[in-house]
Amino acid sequence: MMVGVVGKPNTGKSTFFSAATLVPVEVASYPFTTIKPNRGIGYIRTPCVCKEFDVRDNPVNSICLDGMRLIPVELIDCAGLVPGAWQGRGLGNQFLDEIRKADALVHIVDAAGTTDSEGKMCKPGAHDPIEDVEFLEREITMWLSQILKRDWPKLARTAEAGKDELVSLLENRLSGLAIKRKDILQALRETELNTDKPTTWSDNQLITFLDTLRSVSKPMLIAANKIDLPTARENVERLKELNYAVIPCCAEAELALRRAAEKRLIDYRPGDCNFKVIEPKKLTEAQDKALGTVKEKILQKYGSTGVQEAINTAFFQLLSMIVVYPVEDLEHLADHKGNVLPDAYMVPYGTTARQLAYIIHTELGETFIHAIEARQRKRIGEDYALKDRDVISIVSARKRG
Ligand SMILES: Nc1nc2c(ncn2[C@@H]2O[C@H](COP(=O)(O)OP(=O)(O)O)[C@@H](O)[C@H]2O)c(=O)[nH]1
Ligand SMILES: [Mg+2]
Repeated sequence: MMVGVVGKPNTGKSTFFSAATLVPVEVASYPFTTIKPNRGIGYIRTPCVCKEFDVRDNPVNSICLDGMRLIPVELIDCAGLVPGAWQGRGLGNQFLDEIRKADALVHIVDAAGTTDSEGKMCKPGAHDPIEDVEFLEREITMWLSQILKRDWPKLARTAEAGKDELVSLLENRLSGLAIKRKDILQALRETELNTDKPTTWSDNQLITFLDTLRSVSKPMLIAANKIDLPTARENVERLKELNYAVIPCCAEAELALRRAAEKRLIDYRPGDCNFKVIEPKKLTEAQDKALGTVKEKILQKYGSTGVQEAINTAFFQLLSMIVVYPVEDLEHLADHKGNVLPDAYMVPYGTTARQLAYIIHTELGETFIHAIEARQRKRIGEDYALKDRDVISIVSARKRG
C-alpha cells in the first residue's frame, strides 16, 4: 500500500515528505533509505506489544522506540497540481502518473491561505483553502474521465450486448490506476445507475460515477498545514465541515523537531505531544527560541504537529490496515534466530491467518496447518480474521531447510 502526498504547489508537500521520511533513529542495517527522489519510507506509529508481554524486543523489519513501534510504509511526494492538470497543464501528467500508483491521498492544504489557486504567494488569508479541496477532487475526476471517455461508447455497447461484464471491462480499462474491482462495484452501487444499460448514461451521469469511483478508490484526508500562522485557525474549523478527516498540521515544526532529535539535541519521537531538551547548553539561542515557539504554538495548542497523525490516519483509517506480529517460537515470541518480536506487518483489516502465512512466504501459506494466537494461547484456524496487534505463531508442515 502506498500513500501519495498531494496538493497545489507551495502548500508544504515536500516539507511534510522530508519530515515524514527522516529516519527517526540511527539504524545501520535497515533498508530504510529513500527509493527515488520523490519516493520514500515513512513510518506508522503504534504502541508496541513488547510492554504488554513484558519482553525486550529486537525489531528487524521495523523500529521500537521506547515501547512505540514504527513500521515502514511507502510515501510519494507528488508534483504540485495546478488547475487544468488533467488537460496537461503544468506538471499535470507527472502528477497524475504519480497519483495513479497511490492507494490513498494525503492532501496538504495551505490552511493559512498564503498561496493562491496556482500556488503563488499571496496575502495571508487572502485565498480560501476550501476551493483547493474542490479543485483537487475535480482534477482527479476529470483525469479519470479523460482516460475512460474515448473508449466509453464502445465499452458500454460491449457490456450491453452481454459480451462481457461492465465491471470487468471497467476493471480492465482502469488497470494500472490502483483501482480495485471492489472499488468499481462499490461506486456502481452508490451511484445507482442502470448497469444493464450503460449506453443510456448521460455525460453527467458518467462523471458522477467517476467522481464516486475517485472518492472510493483514492480515499483522501486533509492535512491542514501551516497552523503556525494566525490565519489558519478559522480555516481549519471551516475545512472540518467538509466530508473528510481533517488534521491540523505544521510540517515545518515536525521537520525542525526531527532534525533536532537527529542531532541529539532533544528527545522526541515522531507524533509525540512534547519533547525534552537533552542538554540545554548545547542549544543556540535561535534554536532554543524556535523550539519554544513550536512547543507553545503547536504542541500545546494542537497536541502534536499532525504529520504522524496524518500518516497513521491514512493507513489505519482510510486504508483500514491493522498491525500483526508473526513469531516462530511462541515460548520466546521470537524468530528462529532468537529475535524477540522481530516483525510487525501492516495488513488489510479482514486478513486471515492463512493469508498472513502467504504474505510471509508462499510456502508457509501452502503448508499452513493452524496458528496460535499468543495472548490467549489459543489455536486458531485458517479463516481466523486477524485483529490489530495480534501476535501470531503459524504452525506449518514446512520443512526448514
Ligand atoms: N508557515 C509555514 N510554512 C510552511 C509549513 N510547511 C511548509 N512551509 C513553507 O511553505 C513553502 C513551500 O513548502 P514546500 O514544502 O516546498 O511546498 P510544496 O511545493 O508543496 O512541496 C516553503 O517556504 C516552506 O518553508 C508550515 O507548516 N508552516
Ligand atoms: Mg514540492
